[in-house]
Amino acid sequence: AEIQIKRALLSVSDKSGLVELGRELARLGVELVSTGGTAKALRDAGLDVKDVSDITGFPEMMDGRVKTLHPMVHGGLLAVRDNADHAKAMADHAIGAIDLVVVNLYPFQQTVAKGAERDEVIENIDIGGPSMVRSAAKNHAFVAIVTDPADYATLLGQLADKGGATTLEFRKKLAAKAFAATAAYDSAISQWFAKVDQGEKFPERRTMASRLVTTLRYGENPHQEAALYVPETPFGSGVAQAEQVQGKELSYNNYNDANAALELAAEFAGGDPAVVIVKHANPCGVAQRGTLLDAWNDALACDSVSAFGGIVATNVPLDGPTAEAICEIFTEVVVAPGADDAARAAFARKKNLRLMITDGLPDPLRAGVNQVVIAGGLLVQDRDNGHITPDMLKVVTKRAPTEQELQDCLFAWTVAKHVKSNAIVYVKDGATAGIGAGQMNRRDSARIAAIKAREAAEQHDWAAPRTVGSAVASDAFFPFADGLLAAVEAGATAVIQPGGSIRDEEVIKAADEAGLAMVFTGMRHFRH
Ligand code: 93A
Repeated sequence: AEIQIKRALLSVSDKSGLVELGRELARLGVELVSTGGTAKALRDAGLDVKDVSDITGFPEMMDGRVKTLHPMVHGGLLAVRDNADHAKAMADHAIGAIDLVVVNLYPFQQTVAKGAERDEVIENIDIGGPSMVRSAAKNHAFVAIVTDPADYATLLGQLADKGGATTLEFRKKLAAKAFAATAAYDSAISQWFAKVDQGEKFPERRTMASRLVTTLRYGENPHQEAALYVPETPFGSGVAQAEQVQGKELSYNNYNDANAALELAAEFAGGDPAVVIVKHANPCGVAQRGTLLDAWNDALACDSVSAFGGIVATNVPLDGPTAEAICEIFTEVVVAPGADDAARAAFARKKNLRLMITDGLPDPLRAGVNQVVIAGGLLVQDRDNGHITPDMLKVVTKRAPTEQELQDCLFAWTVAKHVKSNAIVYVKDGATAGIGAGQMNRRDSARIAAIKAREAAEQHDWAAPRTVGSAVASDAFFPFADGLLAAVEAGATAVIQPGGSIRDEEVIKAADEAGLAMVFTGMRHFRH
């Protein structure tokens, strides 16, 4: 099952690592055969290489559209070496066996991503490359197929170990990867056609070509296996691309929570320093202040009980004083768009704490689709990038909000968008005062948020809970006045909510009676 590599066919668009690979193969006595550009790159490096056109007896033609599509190539790839008929066909037609194929394809996805014209995109649909990849992968019993420059080192390692041969086990692994690569490539092409020519946002067949980044220790629970993938055609960067600077291995829940925290922190991009603390994908404290340390202290004060073992995200790079303060409580993950030396040094003393550094912040307004697997199917929708600006708000009460109330309303609304429904969020002076999440009725969420605010007041010896004089956001309309009255009881003076209930009149009347200022957004943010 070990196959000695005597002849290799190299045809690559991405020429990184090519020369080093060619040099090593030549040193092992392997005969090199290549297409135009690849042959030139190898020759320029002083290597001996045969042109595919010499083997096929045909020149590369039609702008390179036809170069390797020939029986002399595919016969050499597909022949079953120990089959007498196949061996005779090879002998009759003087077809030489090819034992190793190194191919990577025309950069179709990159061509689309850079916004190229149609003709250029079409020209970058590789035909000959995938054909060779598939032929070699099908015949992995005899042929090794390498499609990723990242595998060159492993290949050379094996050739060194095995005296210039590959093992069947390795070739099987390479074949699986090769078919995954051609499948991803074709799905990118089919999605481009569906989008560009058919104008289909939701193509008839949905696939997201993606690449395994890493397997994870386990899923949401230890009996579930899990992994992280990124799309073949990147659409922005976020937690999936973050660099883990230190700490224990990241779990599935760590990624999910860090993502929730960073997405909310990103809402404050470009503004004053903001800190988000998340537990079980819900924020339990958010604050924006003149310094990151102050933001941390006030985010923590909202619900320091829940913050234990939490996930922290910031909208600006971490500094030393904030890092020192975060280290004072048990924190699972800290994710931020940067960290200075002092912050890194502070975290380094907490060996287990996972520090993730991202390349900037994800754009909250970006388009995209989310998908959820349900029994027997897949639910797909636009991601919620709905955004409220002050001019969209409609004052519905006799009293209009003060400037401070208005700012707190918008802050509360932003946080509520990131809280599982039913979401009720109290905010005072740019910090959350109480968050009620995931209850099956709105009144309970309002009450729970108020209870948490009271507990925080007791814990910190405050004269009153911070919900007194706060603004409160509700992610969807109040269907009855009772939820609003619970907020009044907690001391809220301003309300932001979508409006649109058949009982709006009743709710507005209750607000007026309590002297509240209430604004309608006309947009809701269910998060289920
Ligand atoms: O235009 S193709 O679809 N027709 C072919 O016969 C063919 N053979 C190899 N594209 C083809 N290739 C691709 O050319 C390979 O997949 C590789 O990406 C590229 C290498 O070309 P060069 O060696 O000229 O840079």
